[in-house]
Amino acid sequence: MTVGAEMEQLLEGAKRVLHGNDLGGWTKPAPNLYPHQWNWDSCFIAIGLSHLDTARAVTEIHSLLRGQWANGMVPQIVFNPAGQGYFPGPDVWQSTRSPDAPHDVMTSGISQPPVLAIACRAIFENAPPEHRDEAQRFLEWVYPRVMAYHRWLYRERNPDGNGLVVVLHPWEGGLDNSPVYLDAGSRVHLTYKPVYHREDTAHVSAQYRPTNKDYDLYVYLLEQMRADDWDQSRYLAHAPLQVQDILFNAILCRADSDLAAIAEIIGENPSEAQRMGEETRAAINSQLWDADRGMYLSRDRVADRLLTDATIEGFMALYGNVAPEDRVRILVDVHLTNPRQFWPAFPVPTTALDSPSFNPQNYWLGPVWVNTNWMIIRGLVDTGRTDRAAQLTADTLELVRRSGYREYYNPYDGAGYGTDNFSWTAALTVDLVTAVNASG
Ligand code: 2M8
Repeated sequence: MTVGAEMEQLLEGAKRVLHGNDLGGWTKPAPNLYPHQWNWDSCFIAIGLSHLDTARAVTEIHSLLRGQWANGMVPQIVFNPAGQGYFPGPDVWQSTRSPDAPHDVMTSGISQPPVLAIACRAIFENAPPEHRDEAQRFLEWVYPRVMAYHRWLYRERNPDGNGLVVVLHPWEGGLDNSPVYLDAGSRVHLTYKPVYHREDTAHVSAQYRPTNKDYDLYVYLLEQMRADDWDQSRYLAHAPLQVQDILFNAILCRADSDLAAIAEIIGENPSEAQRMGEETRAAINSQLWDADRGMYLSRDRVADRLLTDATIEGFMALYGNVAPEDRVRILVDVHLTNPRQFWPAFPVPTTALDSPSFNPQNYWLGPVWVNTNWMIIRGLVDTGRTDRAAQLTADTLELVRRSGYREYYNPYDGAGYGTDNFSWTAALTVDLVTAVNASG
């Protein structure tokens, strides 16, 4: 098959997955495992849709923002009243304990990595000429909402006042059972064992999912936050898990830049968003760089130390345009492209191959995910490593071609795991194929 025909096939398959998960105005991450609307999933999905249908991409964001809280928070989940078979559902979260939560939709009480501004800008940039006006009007509508979200992060989640935003739950970090959260989580003393029933392992074999011990922590932390009625400052005063997460903060830097770009497009003043980004970028470079290891690491704010596991999260500094050139060189040449660490047959494993926590089959403990690869590809392009970016694009699309639109993949042999027909794999495949086609 020619490269062109292969790309066409990947694109058609991706459209089928997105269409199959489309619930009319928003897209569930997967057919059965995730029956609600997720925050960063919908942002990645909107980026894919922006190449196919501007109006539909806009609707994805409109739907997500139905769940925005009055304080600005954009929640991790907007619940689908008809969605069945997911734990924890709206009855567990009880978001309306907070006066800030919306009352017409139920949501979770935490957020997720802030890809929102990035998705909104992509919708505008990828709009064909005949949809530019519509995309511009969307930016005018969305700008104050995204600004409110960023202001919430800098107001309520910036306890040291230095622009490093703190994550309070592993689900908020997005890489739920990453070794980083296992490490920080191991110091949380559960004063009781929560009682609950998992639903995820009815859809996906337990060997590919977080452990029951991990779920005990997830539910315990949820219940702790809920007991404070989702009041951020009340909870932060005693929160047992607080991570200044490098992935979250690096994405925030990129999102701040995109928010500033949106401001300029619609004739608003970009300086506030620029200042936010500069603050976070400076704090990442001064607080989260481990010079001995040559890596950016997340910081456990409770234990007051860096979380030392070698994971993929530090490479998001490339995506956030955070790292100066000498650090980019160390990140890429010493770690990323090292076959013993992050560059096996199918890069990029979410945990380093030589880490004691590495597991090639389990969730965020090692498998390759298309969203993290996609962010690294963008970071490699932005830092001038276009050959590496092209190689990683080809390797990522090869995973999808071999094993389908899976949730995650084995970095050694490309086998697919987790749910099938996974929306962000499909959406970002659309974006990658579009870039390949555009490059000739
Ligand atoms: C996974 O997390 C959810 C909780 O948010 C879960 O396991 O129930 C993560 O991979 C997360 O990053 C993702 O947004 C979500 C939906 O795809 O699934």
